[in-house]
Amino acid sequence: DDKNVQPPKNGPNEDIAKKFEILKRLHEAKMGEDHHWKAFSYRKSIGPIRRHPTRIKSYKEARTIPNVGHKTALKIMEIVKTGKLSRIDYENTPDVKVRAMFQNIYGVGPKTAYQWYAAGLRTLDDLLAGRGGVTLNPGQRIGIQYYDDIQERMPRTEAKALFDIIKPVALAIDPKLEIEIMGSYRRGKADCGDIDIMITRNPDDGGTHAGVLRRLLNALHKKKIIEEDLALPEDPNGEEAIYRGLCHLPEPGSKRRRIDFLTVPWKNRGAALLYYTGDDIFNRAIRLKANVMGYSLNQRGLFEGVVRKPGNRQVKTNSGTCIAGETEEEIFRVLDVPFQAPHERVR
Ligand code: DCP
Ligand code: MG
Ligand code: MN
Repeated sequence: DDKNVQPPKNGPNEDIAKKFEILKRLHEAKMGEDHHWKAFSYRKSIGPIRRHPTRIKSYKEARTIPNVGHKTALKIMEIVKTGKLSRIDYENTPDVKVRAMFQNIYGVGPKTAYQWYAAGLRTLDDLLAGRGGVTLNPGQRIGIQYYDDIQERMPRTEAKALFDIIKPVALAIDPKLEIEIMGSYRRGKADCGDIDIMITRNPDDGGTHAGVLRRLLNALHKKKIIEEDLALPEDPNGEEAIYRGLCHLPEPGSKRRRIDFLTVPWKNRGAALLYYTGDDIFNRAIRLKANVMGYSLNQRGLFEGVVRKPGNRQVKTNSGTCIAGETEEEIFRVLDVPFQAPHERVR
């Protein structure tokens, strides 16, 4: 497993990547399409900048890096020459600082952050005190309580330690469950923002994993591995359920870490594994490839014959037929893309 683990971030251009991360977060805190697209375009260049093997020395060299265009290359050269990125100061106005802080609360998006700012709120204490008539939902309250923990990424070793505790608890409920860790961990990252766990079960003996998530969560609450829920599944007894919460190692003083559970029908497990392994940029690229071929790819499978409503593409007038979804390999095969191992799935 560990031969594809990526080294921690300490490459020759890490300072540049960090500055673009700051700038990306500032754009995320602003409203409007143009900021959304700027954030996305920085998001795409950060990985390639980080992976560039030598210190960037010239504009020309910067332009050879994937997803680095003219304006980004100019900014890179500013950092290389001056150690600074003036655009950060320009974007980092007092209102944006506050909204970015609010948006770092789990479950708070740009809209809510904007409304709170407009209502005169400036600090986390303002929110907790209910100033300006604001009411927090339980998830937001937990998000503030563990604000620093949730911001922090956990070392890969800690994600593994948590998974090694949780997996046997699930298998004790039903030894036929299949349990996989997905997300950044499966891609081999040295640190993880959360733990993404998939649960499914082969129904060939008539058994089902429906209802397992509720029992697993009860058991983990009892063991005090999980003490805070952020979002409970809509139908905890269904075959498809999503849970979001916080977990922590049993040792006293352990930090709260974000955890997501996802249960999926056996026939969709490959598509779910593919989607939740990501990364999100890779997902966009492979989804686009599917669309170009006339298919539609989502976390349930690769579909043929999907018809969307003209003018409202979100609505499907024909949901199509699933042509691949049991394994990642078959999805790659139908899309005529060479199989990529999880650690290669970065764009
Ligand atoms: N995903 C996606 N689009 C989103 C959110 C998620 O395609 N808007 C997919 C790709 C992600 C995966 O789900 O890789 C898991 O989501 P996470 O937010 O947990 O992201 P990662 O696990 O990749 O990174 P992190 O270490 O920050 O958790
Ligand atoms: Mg994750
Ligand atoms: Mn996640």
